[in-house]
Amino acid sequence: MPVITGDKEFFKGIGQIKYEGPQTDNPLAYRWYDAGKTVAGKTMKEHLRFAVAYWHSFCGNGADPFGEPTHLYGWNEKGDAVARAKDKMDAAFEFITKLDLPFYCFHDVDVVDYTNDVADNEKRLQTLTEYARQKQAASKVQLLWGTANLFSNRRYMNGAATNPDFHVLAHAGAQVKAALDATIALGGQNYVFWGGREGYMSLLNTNMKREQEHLARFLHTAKDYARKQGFKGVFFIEPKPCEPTKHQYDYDSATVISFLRQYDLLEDFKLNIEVNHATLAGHTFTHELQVAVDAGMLGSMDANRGDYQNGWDTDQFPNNINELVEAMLIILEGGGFQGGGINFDAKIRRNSTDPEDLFHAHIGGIDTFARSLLVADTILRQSEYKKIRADRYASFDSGKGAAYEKGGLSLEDLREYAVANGEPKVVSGRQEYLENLINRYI
Ligand code: XLS
Ligand code: NI
Ligand code: NI
Repeated sequence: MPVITGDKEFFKGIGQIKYEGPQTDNPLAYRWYDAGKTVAGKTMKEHLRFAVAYWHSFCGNGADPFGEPTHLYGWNEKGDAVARAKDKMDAAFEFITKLDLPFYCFHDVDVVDYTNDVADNEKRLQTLTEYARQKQAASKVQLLWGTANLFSNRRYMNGAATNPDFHVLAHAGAQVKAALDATIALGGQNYVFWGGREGYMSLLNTNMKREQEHLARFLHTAKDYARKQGFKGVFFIEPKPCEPTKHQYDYDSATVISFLRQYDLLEDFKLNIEVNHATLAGHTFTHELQVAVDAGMLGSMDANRGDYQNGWDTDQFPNNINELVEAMLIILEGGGFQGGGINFDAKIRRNSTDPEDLFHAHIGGIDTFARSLLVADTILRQSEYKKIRADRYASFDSGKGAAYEKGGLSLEDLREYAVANGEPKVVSGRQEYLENLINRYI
């Protein structure tokens, strides 16, 4: 992949990041991510489909509720909104091509400042869409998904599609239309809905049933528009239980799947699972993945991690090989992502202030996933992992167990079997054995 810079090079002194293997001492090289290497019938690049998130890497500035910006990187600084946005896009494509990654993702407001004038806003976005189209053509970088930010503007303080005021909902519609147009124009492969403020702060002022019906109607309306424009990609819902609202309607995988089923959206929508959202919901990441896989709905994932010592969406870069091996086992066994990939919805810490830190963060996350893919593939091919799990259910493979699974036994039949066969044997679940097995292959 060619490195694409604008008039100015933002990451001076850093060239293209290459695979050098596990033995290298070079911190600006991949030790495990060897894009063209074949694993389980596909290249690493095809399995992992890494994407850089525009918002954290090029819009985040290190500011937090207690302090001012610390990431002073020199893009998005000079000129009017469009000039600054082009500058920022130059930085983004330089970064993505230096990492040699295939995809990026954005919200409308990430690429260019939002204005409250609908037509003006559309014009700005169209200008940057054209700029992005040229950059994509020159670099071969593709858009994994686009989305609209329906949570930052003050008009969305009570939600967008679930806002009690139809006038606000209409503005959300205008924004989604423009974001879909941009996504389609850029050949975006998917489109995401994350329900930022689609929930409530207090039930005292909330008609939950009506709000959820409005959300479903909104998703149908957006989907119908995109399909009419020829969009063939997948729509993703990204579950999250809370933050910024006290309760978000797209709480977790199971809640979203039943919502999609209830409102007849299963055909077009799949899930985008985010690690830190899973833990906020009181689940493991693997739980959320498994629920999605079992429903045939694993579309994509947002990679990050939380902090064990506090309970908010810290969006740290992934670095835990053990947790990611368990995740890759589920993703591999489940047949991979449907349409999506691995988007780094993660940010460097406020006090990680060097532009180089953005590289270290991504390289670390990318390598942890690549290594986890290799380990998981070896476990699936060489170990007794799958067999141990299958054997636990062997009693349902034949005889009365199999008949029961097919619906052929009554409650009286179960009683008869219990009486005839006496007390069942005590059988170990072998959890520690399996945990050791995972570690053995790492
Ligand atoms: C916030 C979400 C957000 C979505 C895109 O917690 O993760 O970044 O991925 O709107
Ligand atoms: Ni998040
Ligand atoms: Ni996310």
